[in-house]
Amino acid sequence: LGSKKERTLAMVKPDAVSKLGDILEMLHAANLTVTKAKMTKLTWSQAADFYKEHQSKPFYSNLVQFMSSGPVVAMELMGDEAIVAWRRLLGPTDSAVARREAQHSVRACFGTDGVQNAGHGSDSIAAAAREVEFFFPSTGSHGPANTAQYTECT
Ligand code: DGI
Repeated sequence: LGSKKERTLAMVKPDAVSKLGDILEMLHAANLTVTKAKMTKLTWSQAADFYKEHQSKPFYSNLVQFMSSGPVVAMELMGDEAIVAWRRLLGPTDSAVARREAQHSVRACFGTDGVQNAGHGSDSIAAAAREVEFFFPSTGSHGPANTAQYTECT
């Protein structure tokens, strides 16, 4: 049975950047490899663009305000079924629900509520492609390549 290597875009939201070390340990335990990483502070309009599919929702302005309130850490992850694996590790969208139903998840451990929920994960292959490109544009970028290659440590 072949396993499906995928990439996804993970983002550590402003409320959980101080827990980055713990989150990296959880990624390692889940066999997800960080192949690109960047800490950045989104402007209001960048956050609005990233979440534009939610622009009609009542929580949109709170979401955009929160997402541009401090630094985030964006990562490209690679692994078997990485999209669903990272979303499972994140847990339910609402951190309170995560604490009830998925106690070892990122949101249960580090999230606050429904908007301040510690992390983001792409929900499809198309979203992953768009979101990786959002943080790590493949054209017009200068300087060193931002893709890492890993050798297993024994
Ligand atoms: O993919 P998710 O981040 O789990 O959830 P999503 O793509 O449906 O929503 C994006 C973000 O918007 C989510 O991380 C937090 C916020 N959000 C989603 N649904 C609700 C919400 N915030 C509030 N307050 N209430 C919601 O129902």
